[in-house]
Amino acid sequence: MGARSRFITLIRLAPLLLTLALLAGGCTTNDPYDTLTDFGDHSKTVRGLFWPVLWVAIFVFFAVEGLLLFTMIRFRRRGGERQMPKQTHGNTRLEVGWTIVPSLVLAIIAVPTISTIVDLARTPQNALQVRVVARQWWFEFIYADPADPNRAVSVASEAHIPAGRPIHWTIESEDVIHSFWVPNLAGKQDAVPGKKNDLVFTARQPGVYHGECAEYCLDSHALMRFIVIAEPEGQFNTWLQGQAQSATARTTGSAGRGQELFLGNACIGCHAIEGSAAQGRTAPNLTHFGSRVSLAGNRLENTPENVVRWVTNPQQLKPGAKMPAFGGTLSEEDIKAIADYLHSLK
Ligand SMILES: [Cu+2]
Repeated sequence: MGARSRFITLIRLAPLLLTLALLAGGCTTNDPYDTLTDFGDHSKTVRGLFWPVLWVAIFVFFAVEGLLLFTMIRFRRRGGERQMPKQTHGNTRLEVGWTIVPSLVLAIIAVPTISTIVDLARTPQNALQVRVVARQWWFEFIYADPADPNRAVSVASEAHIPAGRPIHWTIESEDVIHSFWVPNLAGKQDAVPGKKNDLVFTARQPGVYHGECAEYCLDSHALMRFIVIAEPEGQFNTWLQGQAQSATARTTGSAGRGQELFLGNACIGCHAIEGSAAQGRTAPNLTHFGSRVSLAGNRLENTPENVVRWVTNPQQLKPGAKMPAFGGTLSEEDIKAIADYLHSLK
């Protein structure tokens, strides 16, 4: 085989190789976007339906394509044949057959499908209620204060849940349609303005699960992420009790100066810090900001440097972000002081 023909063979094989490479790329383990995992009861139930339906679809595909190929080869035009073959119009037996067989296949698949839908719609008695409010471009998680169920505890972008206990998420939106999705744990649920949608699932084991908005919602949709931290129930209870407390900040040195700046600027119009004059409700609640691992909708790691970057120019990190840039109005030193204050809020 000459070099040229070898090259041509390779070019011809390229689409096949590319397809195989793409398929192999999907075969990773521990992928945060794998929807058919054992980590959540919801994802496991969906997997229980997915595989049998996929096998039925594969069987139908090969049966239909096999028959098609057989017919094309068996009844192809052979050398020397000049005449048109006998033309047929309609075949009652075949037509009835290919109406009944697919209907039967669909009717059989409908049984596990409907039972799975009913299964997933059930809310167990011991489910923990968590309200999800989606906004451009972050998720707010609202819990009932364990000491006073009428009081709400709000956290942004990082939901903690007890592992092994069902969570009943009530999902809402304050602006456009978003979608709440934690691929490793459950399927998607839309967040629709003026409507409350439900989703129930259990994280079967402790871990950090990645979530994100799964419905295009303009500028920073791709940066609208969050994490779900599943932990042992005792640890979760301690966390929630801590979140329900008012802020305890360091009020000396740079952090003290940052507190003055924060409370004296526009920050308090949108952000809340419980136990202070900041009572805004349209932006993330920062009461325990220092205990969070990320900021800006899980966009950045929560370090003082990143808080400075964010406060200086949020739009650069998250296009369209509602927070104004303070780089022009506050000095770098002032912004650093604000970052120190926010980090002292544990
Ligand atoms: Cu979105």
